[in-house]
Amino acid sequence: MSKIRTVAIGAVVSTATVLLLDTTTATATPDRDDPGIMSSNGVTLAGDWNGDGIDTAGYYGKAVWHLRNSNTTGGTNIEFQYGDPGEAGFPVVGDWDGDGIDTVGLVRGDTWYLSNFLGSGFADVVLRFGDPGETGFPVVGDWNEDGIDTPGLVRDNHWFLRDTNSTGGANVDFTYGSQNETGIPLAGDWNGNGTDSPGLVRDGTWFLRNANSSGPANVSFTYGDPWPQHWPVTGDWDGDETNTPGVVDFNQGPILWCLRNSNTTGIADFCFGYAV
Ligand SMILES: [Ca+2]
Ligand SMILES: [Ca+2]
Ligand SMILES: [Ca+2]
Ligand SMILES: [Ca+2]
Repeated sequence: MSKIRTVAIGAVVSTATVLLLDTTTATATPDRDDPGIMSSNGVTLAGDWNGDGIDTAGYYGKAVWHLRNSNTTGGTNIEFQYGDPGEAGFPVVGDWDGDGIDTVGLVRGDTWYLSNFLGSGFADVVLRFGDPGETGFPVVGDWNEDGIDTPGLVRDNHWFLRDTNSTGGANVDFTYGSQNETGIPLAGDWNGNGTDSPGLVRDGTWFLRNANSSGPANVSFTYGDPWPQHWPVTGDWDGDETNTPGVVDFNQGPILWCLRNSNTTGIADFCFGYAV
């Protein structure tokens, strides 16, 4: 049994919350404890919440998950608490059981609490990965093309990937990026080959690699403005099984998501306001 207790809440009152990320230290090397990323005001995440093959917007703040099933202007479709009040865990999403639906998780130190459904309750899987007091940036992906998303950790330019949702060490590790890397790490299937692999977003430039091995970017392009203007997200916005970029502007009310369907330099294919 997990240590995650949640309170079943039927409806969180949705108000016109003013979202203010603390950006004072956001230009530092990405760190999950950086308040510019994991502020008290939350973080955005994208996933396929309904199994239709399209990743859509999500927002996590104060242990409450707010998920939307279409990339269109509007409000939350699914809302629940998963995590504790005052939750300090880092939110992650993935298809932990391979059923085609992305669900949620929290990473506290080296312990990952994964849930296989979108609602309040106990963790379905609890695993340990990394060091006690782990500070690596959590990433999630299907590293081995078996249809199951599993954990990864990024410490500076060292990537550590595990292929199963169980306690243990990295199955694969490699370096990607620069020493003292300042890019924000993301993982995705950039070329549609079925395997998620690393990406870094550094000052509005996306550096994507198509293999989980040391080496340079295979693709790079510019999209969006440097954080703290735009927080990068990735997803398969059009269902072609390729991950492409998005940016979220927290300075807009409601939060403005602008998504692009190709891994090339260019402007957004579409934008929408997501009111949490
Ligand atoms: Ca979907
Ligand atoms: Ca699933
Ligand atoms: Ca996998
Ligand atoms: Ca796509």
